Amino acid sequence: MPHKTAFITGITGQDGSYLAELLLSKGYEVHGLVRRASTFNTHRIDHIYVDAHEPEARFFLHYGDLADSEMISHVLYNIKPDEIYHLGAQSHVRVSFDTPEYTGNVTAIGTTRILEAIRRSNQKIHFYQASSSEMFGHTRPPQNEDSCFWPRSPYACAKVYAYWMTRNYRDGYNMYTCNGILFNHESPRRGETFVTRKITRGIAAILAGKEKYLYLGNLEAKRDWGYSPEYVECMWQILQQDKPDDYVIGTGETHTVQDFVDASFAYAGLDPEKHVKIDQRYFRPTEVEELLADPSRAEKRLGWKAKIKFPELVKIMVDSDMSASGLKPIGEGYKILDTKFPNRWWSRD
Ligand code: NDP
Ligand code: GDR
Repeated sequence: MPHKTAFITGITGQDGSYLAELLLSKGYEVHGLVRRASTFNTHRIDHIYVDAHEPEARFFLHYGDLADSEMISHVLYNIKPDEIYHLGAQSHVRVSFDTPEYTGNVTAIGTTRILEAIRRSNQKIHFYQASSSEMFGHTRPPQNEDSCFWPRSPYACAKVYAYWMTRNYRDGYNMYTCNGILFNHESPRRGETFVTRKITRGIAAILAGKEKYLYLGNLEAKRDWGYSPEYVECMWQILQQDKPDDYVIGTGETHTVQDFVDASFAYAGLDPEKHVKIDQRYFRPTEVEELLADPSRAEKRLGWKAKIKFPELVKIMVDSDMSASGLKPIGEGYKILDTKFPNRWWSRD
């Protein structure tokens, strides 16, 4: 069987790195879009990189930016992908209030740039759009594929636009374009300023004696938190179906930020009362109060169900950040959760 070729935007991010591992393990040739930076931004994928001169190389990186449509067309023309996973975005909700125009350009119009490049080159390409539960915003939980969108941030507005462009290219041009509407998913590779990772890194810093306090914003917000390596499996499954469609992906459970604080501090043997302080700067002008997925379509059609739930996720992340800080992890449970590159996975995170 000839191998398939995939193109991933956002390959240097949390999900992109796990997805690249997954696709390589399935025999794909994998290409990724990387932004040029003055510092290295490839630490999440360095362990799977093989020099392009090696005959067995199946993993290739291309410099570019979602703001640059010419470059996107050029890459698609050259690599001729079967599947595109569009994960690249200005993905931080709080930051989107500071950079609304930039977020629109990259997170919203970036999707149009890719859809147009596909439409003009090869409409048979299977396209995955990284849509978000943030699109539901103020809509009452539980949220599924039929729930209304009520975006509450520039980021969410940009994702709603990208969602509808993805659907319109499917309806208008008969293209294979899908939205995965993913609820929050985390891992040891989660960006350090998202709340779960900020908490688990904070705990490790407190235990290591480097910090005394952890400053957070709204502890009342509720999120449906899952585990990223499981969610990238779902992205792949979505693009293997006979017909393109949109899918809500989540665990079907919700917890407050306070719950995450309490569970992770308790696991680490710390008292949050002594270390957590509230700082107004981390509050948002408009907040999403409660997200809770109803993933029944994905369960029925894809046979997908989240296995890692809140308590395991907390342990995995606390242990990982303790290990990264040179501390002995509390549990060993994370070892069964290795991805396809077990030895490297742990040391890199
Ligand atoms: P990350 O923030 O970890 O990764 C974002 C990726 O996008 C990085 O590779 C980043 O590159 C890249 N990127 C940002 N701006 C540009 C640009 N202008 N041009 C090219 N690339 C760019 O996100 P996640 O991995 O957590 O999420 C993946 C996608 O899924 C995102 O679109 C996110 O909005 C969406 N999503 C995430 C959820 C989650 O809970 N994680 C839930 C629902 C949706 P660099 O490394 O250089 O910064
Ligand atoms: P979110 O994730 O906004 O849901 O978007 P984040 O972890 O940033 O916030 C979750 C909730 O925690 C509250 N919070 C804080 N958040 C941050 N970042 N820092 C803090 O100090 C803090 N204190 C409290 C927030 O107010 C919020 O209610 C993530 C991103 O990955 C998006 O790209 C993705 O689309 C959605 O998840 C689904």
